Amino acid sequence: MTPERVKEELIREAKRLGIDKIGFASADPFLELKERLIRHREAGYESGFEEPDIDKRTHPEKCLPEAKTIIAIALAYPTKIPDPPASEPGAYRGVFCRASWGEDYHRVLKRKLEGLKERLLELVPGATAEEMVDTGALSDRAVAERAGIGWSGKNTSIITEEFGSWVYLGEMITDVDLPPDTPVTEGCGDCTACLDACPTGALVSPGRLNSQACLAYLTQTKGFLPVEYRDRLGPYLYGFETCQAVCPYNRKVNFTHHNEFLPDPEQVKPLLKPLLSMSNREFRERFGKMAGSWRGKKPIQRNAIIALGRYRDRTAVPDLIRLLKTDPRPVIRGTAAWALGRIGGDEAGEALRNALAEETDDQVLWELKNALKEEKTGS
Ligand code: B12
Ligand code: SF4
Repeated sequence: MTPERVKEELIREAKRLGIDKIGFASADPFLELKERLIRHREAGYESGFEEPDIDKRTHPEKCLPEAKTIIAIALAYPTKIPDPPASEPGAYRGVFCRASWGEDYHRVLKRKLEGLKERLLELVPGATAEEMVDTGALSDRAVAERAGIGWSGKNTSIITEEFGSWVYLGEMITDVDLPPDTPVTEGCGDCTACLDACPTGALVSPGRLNSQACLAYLTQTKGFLPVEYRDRLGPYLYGFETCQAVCPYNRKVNFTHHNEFLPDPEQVKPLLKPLLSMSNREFRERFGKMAGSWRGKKPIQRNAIIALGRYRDRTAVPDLIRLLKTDPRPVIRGTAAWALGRIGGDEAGEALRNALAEETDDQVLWELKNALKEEKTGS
């Protein structure tokens, strides 16, 4: 069978499997990206979630000897919650970013890629292929760009003509030589909406992100969230997406054809207070299948406490005092102190002063003093 025919058959199979976009790229080294990744590391802009071996990231043959082609896929995800529950005083809610709605995309894309691999092996018996989604060594975006799936936006996301940047990416490296597609020529033009809207200035220049200042990253850390970012998180419990939400290519885009990604409103926009007393088991049962659960319960609870503090939700004071007094995790006690300082009032103030006399952890002590200072100045 000719390479052109194999490619046609794979495109047909992709349609049958419900893959929204498929593109083919050569497995040549990503030399430009390599330079960029080195500069990225030198500038301290990495998140730490990337594969650390830059050679492996940019030389596909290090992932699969004899690599010839990379087959890239994209799946669109929805952007709107049908009948979203209201977030209101006494019953405030947080939100998971759209990339965490429904079933974990890693699993969904992996299934699609396995289907594609099966077909490839029927067409070319003896071929080898390895699929990757997010956690593989390659840069999924660089692959998608080379395979013509979309262009690399100034917000660093891959933007497709049909679905905007609300797409997940995945790929399969193979030793089968298939005709490559050409990268798309469309681009952002003069637009700078995402750079202007980023609340932390994490997009340091077009296409360059300082992950350490990116709220999407900061929602996923397990330690204290630096004080200067706490007011900028909004209701986000996991991930962040302002740089996508403001993009003109993403406006009015809402693709709901993948049932797996449809949001359960109570899961993606949960009440904040019940999150504070959730057991590990409850967390796993309720959120375990979402992509946003991969860092566990603690960052979600920390972010929920910050949101309650920002809302100045007085009805949360008893829960926050309980955490301050009894939670074994310093991050949770310290963040509860910050929220109590924000909410203020006699009960919160007294709890902070009592905790100051008993607390032994240095960081929590710092948070307590800071919270009491804020309370005094009323800022
Ligand atoms: C680490 C990581 C993060 C980090 C860092 C993100 C970043 N921009 O670097 C954090 C935690 C912040 C993050 C956040 C998000 N992530 Co993320 N993340 C990754 C991961 C694991 C690696 C990314 C990476 O290596 N970054 C380093 C930079 C330097 O490389 P890169 O972005 O891959 O490559 C691009 C640049 O180098 C650029 N480039 C190359 N040469 C040049 C030259 C010039 C002049 C310019 C301007 C640019 C340029 O083009 C490359 C291709 O676009 C990938 C999965 C993977 N294995 O690739 C997912 C991935 C990028 N994330 C994804 C998603 C969905 C998100 C979020 C939207 C989730 C959310 N809502 O919170 C946000 C978006 C934030 C943002 N603006 O990027 C998707 C992106 C889908 C898409 N349409 O682009 C991916 C591909 C996962 C997947 N398989 O679907 N993520
Ligand atoms: S908001 Fe504008 S500059 Fe940013 S990615 Fe979208 S089109 Fe590009």
